[in-house]
Amino acid sequence: MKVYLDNNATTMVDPSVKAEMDPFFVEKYGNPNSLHAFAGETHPAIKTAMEKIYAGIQADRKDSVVITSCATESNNWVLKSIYFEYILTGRKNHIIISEVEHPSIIATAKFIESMGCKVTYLPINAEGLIEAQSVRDNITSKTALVSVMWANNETGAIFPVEEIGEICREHNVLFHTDAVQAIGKVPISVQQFNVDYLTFSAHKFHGPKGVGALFMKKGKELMPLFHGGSQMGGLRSGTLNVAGIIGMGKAIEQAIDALDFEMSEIREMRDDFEDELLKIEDTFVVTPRNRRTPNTILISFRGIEGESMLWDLNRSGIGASTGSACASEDLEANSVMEAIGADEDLAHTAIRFSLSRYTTQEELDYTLEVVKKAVKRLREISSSYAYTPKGHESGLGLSH
Ligand code: 7TS
Repeated sequence: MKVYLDNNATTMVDPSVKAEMDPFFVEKYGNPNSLHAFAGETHPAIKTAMEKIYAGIQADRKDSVVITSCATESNNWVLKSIYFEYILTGRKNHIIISEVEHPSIIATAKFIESMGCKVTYLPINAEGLIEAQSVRDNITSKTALVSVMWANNETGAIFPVEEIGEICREHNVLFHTDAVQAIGKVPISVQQFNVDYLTFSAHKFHGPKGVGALFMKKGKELMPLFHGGSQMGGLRSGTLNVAGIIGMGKAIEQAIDALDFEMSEIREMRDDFEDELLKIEDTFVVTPRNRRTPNTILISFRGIEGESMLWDLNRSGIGASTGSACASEDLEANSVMEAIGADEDLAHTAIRFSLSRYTTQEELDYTLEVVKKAVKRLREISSSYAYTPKGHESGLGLSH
């Protein structure tokens, strides 16, 4: 049996999304910016897709939703443009991010830090959550931007973006949120929340890879990162990814339609699966369920290296993760587990299971059996594992 439980890394393209994209490779391949009928035949589908994308995040017609190549590009764009416009010019000198942002934020923040920008890295608490108050405590008159993700990719923890947005509005500070893991998992409205910039990426909600977007509130448009063309109103040069845009439009429409299903059925399946996993001795989940996206479990199995567990799961046809695929080649401890201050041995034992609306009960039942066998086998050969009877656990071994 093949079971895919790594949907926070990427998702299967929904077959109906693919069907909608198909005509735009071989039949309707014109460049939308050309001045002939080949271009024109792409326009209606692009327009419809853009309307769906605006509707998907409840953007106003006057806002800009600019198509990019991925969330990594959108995130780089925000921080680098803020650097050019506010930091380099001396108008401001500081930004605030969380310490568990995706590397496309963290590494970009470190880069602009090396160019002279002050960066505050907000900590997460023992439950893997950000406290909005910490944003208030760190804002200064020189803060240009706060960037805090909507939902964390490792734990699924949902961060208090509504409150953070309010704090930013009060202090007249720009607010960006990376909503990559939130689209289709929690209700999103850029009208309702005070969000100036919002990043998302189609391949996380059953759309194609290589297409993302950056929402910019009217009047808050950033200077372009790419120059050289008039596409996207001059905000993002480069020939449009026609099929990608059409795919993202269809995928976001479906993700919004499936939101209730995700928040009820998928949540219930996830919860039942998690209950069963937690029956295994010496297992720990950090973030409370009601503070998480409905599809994600980050669970530690004391005494078992995450990579060994992945190996056993993979041999049985199951795809999961020890954290971000972006970091998976360098056997590092899970970054969230490190950020909450979990013991070194526990930080290396975290496994992420992320479901999708295509996940079946049968797949989860099978996975549970494989996990149980793997835990037994790996603990038997583990030199460090000693069984702790229930009721005598030292919890997560938090060092603070
Ligand atoms: N932001 C978040 C919160 C993400 O989870 C990811 C990908 C990205 C940005 C980058 O998106 P892309 O469109 O540039 O690919 N996260 C993961 C992950 O958790 N495992 O593999 C990739």
